[in-house]
Parts: sequence; structure tokens; C-alpha cells
Amino acid sequence: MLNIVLFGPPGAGKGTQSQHIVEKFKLIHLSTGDLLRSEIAAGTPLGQEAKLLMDDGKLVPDEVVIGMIDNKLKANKDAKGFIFDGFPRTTEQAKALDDLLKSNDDSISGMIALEVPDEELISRLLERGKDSGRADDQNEEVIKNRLKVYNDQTAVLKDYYSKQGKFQEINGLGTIEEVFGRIENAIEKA
Ligand code: B4P
Repeated sequence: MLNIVLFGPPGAGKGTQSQHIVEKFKLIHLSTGDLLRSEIAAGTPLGQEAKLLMDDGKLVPDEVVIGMIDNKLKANKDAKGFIFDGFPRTTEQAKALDDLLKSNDDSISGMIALEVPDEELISRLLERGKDSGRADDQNEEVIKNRLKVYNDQTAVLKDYYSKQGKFQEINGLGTIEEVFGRIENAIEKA
């Protein structure tokens, strides 16, 4: 199976690029952000709890997102592979993902990190916030908090995958097509 972790700070282009990757490589797209927003839209207790954290730019508890991914992996046993978008975001999530895949004799093929400077991330997210309806994209303080959370808790995963020989970093600046071209090259090497 081809299992790719698409990595990067908020606004780096993970969601955008995942759509192109799914089309080309026929993988199943698993975005914990999208799964949480579906829970919020459905008004479930999980969604109500997650909304409070997401609106502040904080992470949802590990066990919640790990449980959601576990369910999706079990529901898609015949998949050609997965693109993990916005997951894992902590070392605990990365270890859990390795264990879940291992129980199916599977593993992560590679992690691709999109690198984009903070000023560009802030401007992209504020732009999306104008019409996305996402509270976490509308306030610069919340966006800065998301970047802080990324630097404090998530960026460390570059080392985690580097130690496994699975880490590739690419430039996330340029047109969506240019960035996708770089991702295609990286996937071929994964
Ligand atoms: P996510 O939904 O993962 O959202 P995100 O980090 O903002 O990235 P996204 O994928 O949406 O942005 P993209 O780069 O595609 O997370 C939201 C929240 O959910 C988190 O803060 C957290 O609270 C919670 N959560 C999610 N997963 C979790 C987990 N595993 N553990 C705990 N909590 C979790 O796009 C951004 C914008 O840039 C778009 O408008 C796009 O059009 C634009 N863009 C993309 N590529 C571009 C390019 N090349 N040039 C110019 N603009 C571009």
C-alpha cells in the first residue's frame, strides 16, 4: 500500500494538494480537520467539544483523533493506500498510527512536508477566512496560536519520520500546480 503523510503548518496547502493526490494516485483521503468539522456540522457531543478547542486554535485530544482514524482504516480495508492530511500532529498520534498500520502488516511509505513562511501562511488563512465560515481562519491571534501549537507540538514529527528514513521536505510556495509537481516527484521517491 502507498501511505503518505502530507505534513505542514496550518495553511501550507495540505487540504488543497490532497485533492490532487487522491485524483492521481487513487488513495483514500483522511483529513482529521474535515472529520472534526463534519462532527461539528452534525452537532454531535464530540463536535461540540472539538469546536471550543478548534475555535481557539488548540489541538483536539489525541484519543479523539486516533479513534476517528482507527474507524476509517477499518472501514477501508481494501484501499490502495491513504493520504493522511493534518494527522498525525503529535508524537503520540504518530506512534498510534504506526501501531494501527502495523496491526494490518502495513506502514507509512513517506512523509512529505510543505514548507511555507509564516507571513504567507497568515495571509492565506485570513484570505480563506473571508468566505470559509471557519472561525479559526478569521482572527490573526488564533492563526498565530495555531502556528505556535504547530511549532511546539507538531514540527517535532519531522525528526520522528527522519529517523525512520521517510522524511522529505518540499517548497510549498508557487502555484498549486507547481507545488503538486514537486509532491509527485516526492511520492515517486517514497
Ligand atoms: P485542519 O483542517 O487540518 O486545517 P489547517 O491546518 O488549517 O490546514 P488546511 O489543510 O485546511 O489548509 P490548506 O493548507 O489546505 O485543522 C484545523 C483544526 O482542527 C486544528 O487547528 C485543530 O484544532 C484540529 N485538528 C485537526 N487535526 C487534528 C489532529 N490530528 N489532532 C488534534 N487536533 C486536530 O489551505 C489553506 C489556504 O491556502 C486555502 O485557502 C488554499 O486555497 C490556500 N492555498 C493552498 N495552496 C496554495 C498555493 N500554492 N498558493 C496560494 N494559496 C494556496
